[in-house]
Order: sequence, then structure tokens, then C-alpha cells
Amino acid sequence: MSESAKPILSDDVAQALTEGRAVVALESTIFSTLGLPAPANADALELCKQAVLDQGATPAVAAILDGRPHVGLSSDEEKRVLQGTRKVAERDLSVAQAQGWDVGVTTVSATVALAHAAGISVFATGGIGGVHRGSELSGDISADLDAIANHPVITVCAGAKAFLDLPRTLEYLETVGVPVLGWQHDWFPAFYTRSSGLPIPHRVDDERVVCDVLRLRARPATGVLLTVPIPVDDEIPESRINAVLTAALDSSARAGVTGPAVTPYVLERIEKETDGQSVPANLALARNNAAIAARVAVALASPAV
Ligand code: PSU
Ligand code: MN
Repeated sequence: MSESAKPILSDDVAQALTEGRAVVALESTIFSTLGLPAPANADALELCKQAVLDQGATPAVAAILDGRPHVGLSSDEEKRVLQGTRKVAERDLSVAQAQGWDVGVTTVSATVALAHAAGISVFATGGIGGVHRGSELSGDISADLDAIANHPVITVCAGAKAFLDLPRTLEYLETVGVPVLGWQHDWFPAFYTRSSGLPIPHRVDDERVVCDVLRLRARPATGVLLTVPIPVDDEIPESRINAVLTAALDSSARAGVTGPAVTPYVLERIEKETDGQSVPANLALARNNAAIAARVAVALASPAV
């Protein structure tokens, strides 16, 4: 990333980084109208920030504001992000700056890039994008996967939603050399459900091991994916959610939605099809991911004993 694209840091984030304290980056698409309906998006933002603070780390929300990349926002800036409607993936970072976008909300791919540029090693989100079902025809593979492979950041997520092709998503991560870890769990999680039925490549039970995986990985430029299953009490039964996901995908295909519009469209359909019951589950897992990410960030910032 060029000098001009260096993100603007909030004072608390800049100070934490200078002092070598734990910082957790957060993406902003999930907190915008593209990720969650209002007012749940504002609740999600507060819950995630508080979860990071409770572990003794500093939260750093990424976004584009007035054509400049930011990492760490003031409360006025957060309010603008909650209303955001323009999605910024990694490739869009330069466009958003060149065209001076008023508000751009960053996806996983843009946020890992900005975290890397800011010197932040841990990032929390809800679910990552992945290989879409039917990608052999549509070619739709989220830029999140290559970005995780190309930035030295630990991404903490609840796996990916089962409207994606999860076996192919795991195969892709293997091909691009991303270590995929399961937090105290043996299965790749599927967002609303704790298990996709796909075994996790490597289970980890301790944040120190996650730090060591980052430190010792074969390709220093590559990131790490740490998956955390949704808490047991917040899980939505697979039988229930699968029918909803299929209906949402069918609706997206019928409407002819393509490109970056696919994921927000499907997310909105899922909310409608579950009468909003998917939303508390989404909040619970996002908050849990932020807490685990903060534990990892604190371990990274403290010398090994
Ligand atoms: N999956 C979710 N919620 C989200 C997203 C994905 O369950 O909010 C967002 C994230 O910002 C992710 C992006 O990085 O969608 C992926 O978009 P695409 O599939 O267009 O790459
Ligand atoms: Mn896509």
C-alpha cells in the first residue's frame, strides 16, 4: 500500500499501537445497512467494541470517510458508518480514495488490507465471504479469501454462511496456503450452526498456539484464519436454517443478482425469511468472535512466559 493510502488512525488506536498494546480491527460492512438491519447494526457495533475492551484490547473499526481510509473511528464517524451503503472490497480502496467517496464500508478483504497497513495483526468479523455455490459457472469467489492469504493478519470468524460452497471454500484456503484453525472445536463452523459437517484442519485450544501459528508460518506474507463456533445457546438448528438459505439463494438467482450485490441481497433475504430471528444469532457470534480475537491480540502483545 502506498504512503497516500496509509490509513488515518484514531488517537486511541495510534497510542495503543505505539505502546505495543493489543488492538483488534473490525470490519464495517457488518455494521452498515448491507450487513445487518437497523437498529441491530448499532447494537452489533457496541457489543463487538465492548467485547474487545472487556479483554483489555482496543477496538479499531475500518471504513472510508471523505475519500480517506480510517482505522479507529470517533462516535460521529461510527454514526456515518451505520448508514453506509457503499461496499468497499480491497480492490475498491483505491477507487474510493480516487473518487472521494463520502462513506465506504469495508469488507473482510479491505479490512485485512487496512489492518496490515496500520500494523494490526488481529481482525474480527462475523462470517467471511467464500466460494459461492455454482462458482464453476458464475466464477464467484469472494476476494476475502485471497486477501486473507495475502496479508499477515489473523482473521477471526464464525466460518462462513452455508449459502456458500463450504467444501470448496476450505479447498481454496488450502490452495492459497492459509492455515485454518478451529477454536476449541473440531469442525468448520457454518455461521448459524456450530458445525458444517466438515472437519476443521487443525483444532487449537489456547491463544498462545494461535500466536505461534502466526509467528512460525511458512509464508510470512500470509494470514491465518481462526474459526470460532457460535455459542451453543445461540445456535439455529441446521434443519431450520438450510431451508431458509436455499430460498434466499433461489430468490437471488431469480432476481439475476451478480457481483458484489449477491452477498448483501442474500443476507437481507435470510433476515426476511427468518422474520428477523437470524439477527440475535448474528449479534451473539460477532460479539463472541470479537472477544476471542481480543484474547489472541492480548496474547500477541504480551511476552511469552
Ligand atoms: N457474510 C456475512 N455477513 C456479512 C458479509 C459476509 O454473514 O456482512 C460481508 C463481509 O463484509 C464480507 C463480505 O467480507 O460480505 C463478502 O462479500 P462478497 O461475497 O461480495 O465478497
Ligand atoms: Mn462475489
